[in-house]
Amino acid sequence: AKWSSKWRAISPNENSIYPLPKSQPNTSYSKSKKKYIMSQFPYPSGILHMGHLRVYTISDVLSRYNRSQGHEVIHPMGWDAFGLPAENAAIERGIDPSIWTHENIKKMKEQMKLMMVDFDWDREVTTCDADYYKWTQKIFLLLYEEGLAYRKEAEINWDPVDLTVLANEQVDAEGRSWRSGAIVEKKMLRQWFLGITQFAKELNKDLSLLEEWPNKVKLMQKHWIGESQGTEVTFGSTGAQERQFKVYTTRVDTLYSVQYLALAVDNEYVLKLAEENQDLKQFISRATTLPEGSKEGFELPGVKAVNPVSLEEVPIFVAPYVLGSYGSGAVMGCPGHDERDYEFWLLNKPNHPIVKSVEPATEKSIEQEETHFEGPFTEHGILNDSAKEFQGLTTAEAKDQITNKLAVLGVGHKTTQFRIRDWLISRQRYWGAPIPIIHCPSCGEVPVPEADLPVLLPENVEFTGKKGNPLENLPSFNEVECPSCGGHAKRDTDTMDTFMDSSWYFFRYTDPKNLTTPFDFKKATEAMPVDIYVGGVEHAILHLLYSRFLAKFLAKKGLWDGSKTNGEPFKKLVTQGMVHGKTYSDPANGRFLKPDELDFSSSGSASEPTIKSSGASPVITYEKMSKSKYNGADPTECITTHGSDATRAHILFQAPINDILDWDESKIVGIERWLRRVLQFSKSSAAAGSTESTKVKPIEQFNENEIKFHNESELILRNITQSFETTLSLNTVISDYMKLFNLISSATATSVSPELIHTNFKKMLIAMSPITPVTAEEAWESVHLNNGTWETIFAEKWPTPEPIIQSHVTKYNIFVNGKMRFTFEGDVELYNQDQGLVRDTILNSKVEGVEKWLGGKKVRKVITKKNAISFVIEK
Ligand code: ANZ
Ligand code: ZN
Repeated sequence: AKWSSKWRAISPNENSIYPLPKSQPNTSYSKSKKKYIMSQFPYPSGILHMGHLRVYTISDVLSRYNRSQGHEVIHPMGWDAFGLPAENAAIERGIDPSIWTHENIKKMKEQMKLMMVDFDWDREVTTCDADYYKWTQKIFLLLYEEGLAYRKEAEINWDPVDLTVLANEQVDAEGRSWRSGAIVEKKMLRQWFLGITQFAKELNKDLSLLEEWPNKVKLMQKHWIGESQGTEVTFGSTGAQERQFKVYTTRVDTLYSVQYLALAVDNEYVLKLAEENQDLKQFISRATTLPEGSKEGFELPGVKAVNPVSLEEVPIFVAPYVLGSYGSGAVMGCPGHDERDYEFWLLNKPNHPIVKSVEPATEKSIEQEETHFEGPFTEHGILNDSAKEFQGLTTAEAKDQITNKLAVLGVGHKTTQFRIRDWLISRQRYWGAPIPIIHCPSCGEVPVPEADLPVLLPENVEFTGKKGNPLENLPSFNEVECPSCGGHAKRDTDTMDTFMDSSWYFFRYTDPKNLTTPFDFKKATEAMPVDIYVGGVEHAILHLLYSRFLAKFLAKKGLWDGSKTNGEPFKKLVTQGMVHGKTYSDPANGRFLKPDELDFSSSGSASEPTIKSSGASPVITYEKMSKSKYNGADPTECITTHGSDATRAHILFQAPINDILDWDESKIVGIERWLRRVLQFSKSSAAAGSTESTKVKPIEQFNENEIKFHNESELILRNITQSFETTLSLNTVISDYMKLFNLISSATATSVSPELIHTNFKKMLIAMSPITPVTAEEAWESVHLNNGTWETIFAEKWPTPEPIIQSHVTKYNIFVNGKMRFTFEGDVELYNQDQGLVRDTILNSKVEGVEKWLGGKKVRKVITKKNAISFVIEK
């Protein structure tokens, strides 16, 4: 409390607990000195959890460290403030979403201040405020201008609980909504999309530029983008009306073993046939209920597909396993070479032969193939005689040559496919940025003119939760004049996915108050890219991919100069691990136990409790914190009990930042003890140094203990610096602090001068100040009390490395007539000296062993080596 109010009082920045001036949005920074450090902004739910404590501590520590290194640090914070919980609160409790959100922001800001996290509050952005979403709408219109925002009818994911559309990315592998957990339904609806697929190639290629990103994240993105190189092949058809069917294949070398063609259920031709074919119609409606990957099929009667090279006629199926939205929505079926096609064939054409046109290339793989059963051969190999003129070619050669032939015949060409789909951004919900488009019966889609932005969310809306989007039922909002012809028109009532808000906020931080553009070109160009971005790995795909897309788009549009990074917004990415809570369960039935079902008293001090009802010991595990497991921990409670410094140091000490952290508050006592000792020591005379002069004597006058002391503390300090600079191994930084403190506090008992202790203690405090700012500042004040020259520790520069001093003494093993007898500590150069001098130095020293082994003996010879001195004496 003392320091947070004192710092706030001195700080020139509004709301800041940093006691010195720092870069502001309206100052410009030198590119070489700027460090943009950012943590993912939170959704304002009202409470900060342990994950927030962890992520903000990390970014705060890095920001403070870089400030003390002389960098101009940008360390902003904001609020990802649109989204469903606010609307659900409105439905459940009748609170206005805006009021609910802003109250939560206030609460969370207070909690952040308790953590002593120092954000640049003068850069704060709140995505639900009109002065922010006005620019989200502007960016939408920029995309619209380029044809990168468009509306189309599409089969979409419908969340029946939240009554809204979801992006593909928001549906998990089991087909559930990421938010509500409901099984997602498929529906055809007209929706807004952003053309991220037009950037797919670049988004994939530029992953290789992201050298400071975790590989894991890059792999996840690569997989999500799913670039695939293949061939498009056009099949003809039999029947009265010749049709063409395009298929996409990555194995055109298997073209001579195609046994059927399979079309997706939503293929246009199929839908048309279904109008007249009842059985097909039924099959299509049944298909939506089939499990994913089902191999059922429906053979189209009266028509066959014609293979463009072999001219063979093959049956055509409708098959739910073919994805309508991938490639051409059609597959050339090769049961002989593809697992899925094989299964399909067995089910739909049992007892029919299977054709293979590619054979294993080597003896070894032939053997493997023979022992394998007669299923498909899915590997690369050599084409056999069914491949006609291509017989004998390898898969790779055949792919090229067959593609050439197709190209000459005009029935195929090389092509690249991506797994990623365009980004569906429209939501049928109220609490989001309205899509700035007006639908006019005569002009069609008309963008809202910039002068009319923002399209404000109407206030005083009734939330029933039943009718879906309340905007649809508000004539005052949706009945408008067409900006183009002045006629009667309708406003689009969809709002944007909140991922749209969060994919450009790091630009707005660079110029948060701009009233005329989303952000200033120069400011953004100077501040970008973000040097270190800290966040959860759960955003590895969605948020990071969308942000990369928009940053690249905005660079292309000339809103910032992204040429140095190819438009990539984040230089280094740090993904912090989850915080797991200590969880107690009953060994008898696995039930999770509430704290009041446990008896913590019987088991003594820090050890484990027993179950009240049975007296048994509970099973203890660490799991993701959740209400149902009663294992949540409240960061503010911990701070209130132990203080912000201990809490911060504890959360960093317990695990490397990328790993899962098992939160166990009881272990914090070690940290508290250490911090208390540092404070105590700061009041000692040793810490204060000598009162007459605090000048350290020159290195040449250091005694042996001082050299050792200097060297050891120097090495620890270097280690700490290294951890902050490169490895971000913040847990070992804490153990280094402890080591350094032990070294300093025990040096008082040796002949190390108080000045040297004082100097190193001060360095240690500076080094501690990023993680434990309060303790460092308090101790710093104590140390300076006696000469009255206190200035905040944050004005100090990070300790510069000093040379390691070569020690001038070393240990010599003393041999007497060939036997090692005792050791002697002497000048490192002693062994280079004249025999007589060596002899006299040792004989005259009073070290143990001299009297016993050499006393009264005649020395005949002295032989010296680097670490040994050998006496030859008369017996
Ligand atoms: C014939 C073939 C023979 C295939 C063979 C594979 C092996 P990736 O790598 O993911 O791009 N395919 C094409 N379009 C499809 C769709 N809409 N739905 C489902 N499957 C589709 O996969 C490309 C392969 O996936 C293509 O190559 C095609 O099957 C199938 F021995 O064509 B292949
Ligand atoms: Zn019009």
